[in-house]
Amino acid sequence: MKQRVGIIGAGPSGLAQLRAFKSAEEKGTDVPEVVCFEKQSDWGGLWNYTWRTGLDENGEIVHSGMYRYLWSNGPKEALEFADYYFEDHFDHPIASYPPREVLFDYIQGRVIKAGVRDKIRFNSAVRDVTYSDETKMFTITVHDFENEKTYSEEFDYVVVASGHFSTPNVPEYEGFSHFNGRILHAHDFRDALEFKGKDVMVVGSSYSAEDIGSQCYKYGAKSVTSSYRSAPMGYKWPDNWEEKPGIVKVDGNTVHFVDGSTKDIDAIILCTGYIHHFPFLPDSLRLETNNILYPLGLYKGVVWEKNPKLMYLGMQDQWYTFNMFDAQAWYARDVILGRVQLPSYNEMQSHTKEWHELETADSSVAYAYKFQGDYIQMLVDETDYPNFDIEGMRLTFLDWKNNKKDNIMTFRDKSHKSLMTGTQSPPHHTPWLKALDDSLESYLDI
Ligand code: FAD
Ligand code: NA7
Repeated sequence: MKQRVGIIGAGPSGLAQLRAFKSAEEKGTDVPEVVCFEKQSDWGGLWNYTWRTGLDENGEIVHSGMYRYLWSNGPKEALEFADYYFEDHFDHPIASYPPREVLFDYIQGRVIKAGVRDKIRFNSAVRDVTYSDETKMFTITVHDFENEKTYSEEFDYVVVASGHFSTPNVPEYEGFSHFNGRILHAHDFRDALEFKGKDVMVVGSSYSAEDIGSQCYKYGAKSVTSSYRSAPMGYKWPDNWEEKPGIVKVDGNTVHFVDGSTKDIDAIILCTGYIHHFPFLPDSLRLETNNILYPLGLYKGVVWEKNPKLMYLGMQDQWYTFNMFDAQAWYARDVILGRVQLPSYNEMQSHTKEWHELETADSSVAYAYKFQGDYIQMLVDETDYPNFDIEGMRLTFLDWKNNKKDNIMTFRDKSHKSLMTGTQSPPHHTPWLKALDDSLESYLDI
């Protein structure tokens, strides 16, 4: 009997796993039977845009919190697949910060070419996963929305690729229940035009706050206020953008900050991050972590130490994305194929602890780029995933960081060099601030 692998989620991580098995198969390896369960009706995970918020058409919690006009927040040269280049996909080099639709197209291109869509059961939400010590098998229970039935199947291995930027972390401040405007989490933000002419406040000082605030500015908000808990973002903001410290309370439309200042606001967008949430996993199999680069419990960031037949992909905080998911998927595949031998439980734990502690040795972002790059290199070295220029990517990240520091509203107008092909990307035809149409046709000028 062929071994069976169950993958949960067909976002970039789950698709990387399908691609990894396909790549081994193409090289003549006898691979296990692979089944991927995806609760949405299409693949791409967060990159599969939906206008919906709250519940989807199946009554499931809407997965994607991506919004209209979202452009890559980092250079595409730092997320390029090492086995499928932008230049090949689009037939020519394209600019460095593509909008969502363009990246979605690129993600799809590789898996369409690999012919793995038939491995995915769409509209299929995983409800439960259990492991039997007797049979050494997992049972995955799934709800199939097309046929309105729930069924269970057994698997030798399970790969959790369900993402961790979908369940919002939603704090409450005094006075929220009487605020005279709209309060929403970044997960429910869809169209910046809703806030045109409004005084908007974003809470948080990370990617979502920076980008959603910038979207609101770009599409005509009257003013943007960003409130930070630990440290300001510190960019040179436009004149109608003000950084404020933490919130004390809200009174009507007036927000009171810890420095004693106040501001009148029309809408509050909580860009306060996400929680790792796996309602389908029992305690014994469930990863519990905050959003960090090296969570405890996962050997090499992938293998569930307490039961190495369970893998997790993409559970780290992410500087690197698509090529990191690939490196992880190739590693998980090789553990499953028996090509990678795992050490004892204690050895796995102490290895993880060492890396976990290394993460906090330095708090600078420059260190974080290096740390995550070293992590990816460790995985790449153990598999046949094409070696790529991770050091070059680190330098690209530094370049990006400096561009943002110079001008947060123009960093997307810069271009970078592909570390896969060596081609310098062309500049985009329109500066980001003026490019209001984010469609693929407009971006590629076709
Ligand atoms: P996801 O993309 O979240 O995919 C997980 C999949 O699992 C989904 O399809 C979901 O439907 C499915 N699933 C979940 N639960 C179940 C279940 N119970 N049963 C069946 N299926 C299930 N990265 C970048 O590189 N560049 C960017 O510009 C960028 N922008 C971002 C903007 C936002 C707003 C967010 C939230 C993230 C952004 N990211 C960006 C990071 C993003 O995490 C990765 O690009 C990528 O989408 C992660 O892939 P994933 O497959 O791990 O998770
Ligand atoms: P992040 O990167 O996890 O950041 C969350 C931010 O929210 C961070 O600045 C936190 O402040 C802040 N936060 C969290 N809780 C609170 C409370 N209670 N009050 C005020 N501020 C709070 O999430 P993002 O959504 O920005 O980014 C996640 C992904 O989405 C990322 O990969 C992007 O590509 C898009 P802290 O600094 O911890 O004090």
